[in-house]
Amino acid sequence: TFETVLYEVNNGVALITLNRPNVINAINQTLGEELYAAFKRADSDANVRVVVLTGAGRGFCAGQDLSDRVAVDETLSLSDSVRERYNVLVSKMQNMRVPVIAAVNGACAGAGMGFALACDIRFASKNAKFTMAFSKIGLAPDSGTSYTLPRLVGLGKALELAWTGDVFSAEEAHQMGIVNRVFETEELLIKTLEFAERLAVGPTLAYRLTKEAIVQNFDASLPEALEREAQLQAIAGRSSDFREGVLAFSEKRQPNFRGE
Ligand code: T3D
Repeated sequence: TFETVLYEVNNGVALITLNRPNVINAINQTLGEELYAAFKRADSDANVRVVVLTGAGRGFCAGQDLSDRVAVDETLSLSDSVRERYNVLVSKMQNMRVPVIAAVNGACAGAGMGFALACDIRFASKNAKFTMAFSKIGLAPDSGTSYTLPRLVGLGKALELAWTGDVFSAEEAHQMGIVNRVFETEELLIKTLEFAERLAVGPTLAYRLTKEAIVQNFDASLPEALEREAQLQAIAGRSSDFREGVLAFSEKRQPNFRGE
């Protein structure tokens, strides 16, 4: 068991909850390590077919715990923290074998934005609020946000959000394409888990190939993209889920996918 992260698996869905609610789940050394361990556990558990990341209490994640940064001078190298804590975590999230959904249940700031954006899709509660936060304390973006944010909102909007650090609402995040769906606050987790469970009984091998195609082909050339599709479809075409899908179609019944 972890100290700063809750972990449970139900119906094929691993629910990972950041759990330092008194500081809006700000990231300290322990939380960074435990969050990585939780993602690793989910990735190596064949029963896990979807991951949901959320926060305990009234917030999602306030980013780096700033109480660890109060009495520091210029000899501190933040690139160590960025490389060893944030880069490692964001890479792990992006490279998960299964879909990863963020359920943003409140404030989401700095590296907390980084975590939400490193998930594959994001649902938010009506009361969620977002801020890039970095510039407010004199930092530049990290935890992947300089990569993930412009891919969702475009270059100009990403620069505006990063320069100002302005707080924006779940509805604004939805309009900008950062958030996929917005729910009533008390319904967020129920609706997200419902969606996750629906994916978890789906063809999760095909989902993995789908993510690889869409993410890798985002900045590929058309010939590269077409060739990657051909290669990934070869894998999908050999799966028992494909045979089951076609059989179920011809027998006019729901398919029973096993994710293999
Ligand atoms: O350093 C490195 O390793 C480089 C990597 C950096 C990555 C980063 O994430 S840099 C960005 C760090 N994060 C921030 O700058 C965000 C700071 N927090 C806020 O701007 C606001 O708290 C929020 C917008 C997130 C939420 O606002 P609000 O009004 O809903 O809550 P609050 O009252 O500000 O916060 C509640 C408590 O959480 C409060 O403690 P208290 O007064 O009840 O004892 C507050 O101090 C604490 N808290 C919030 N954020 C952090 C935090 N404590 C430590 N670290 C935080 N990041």
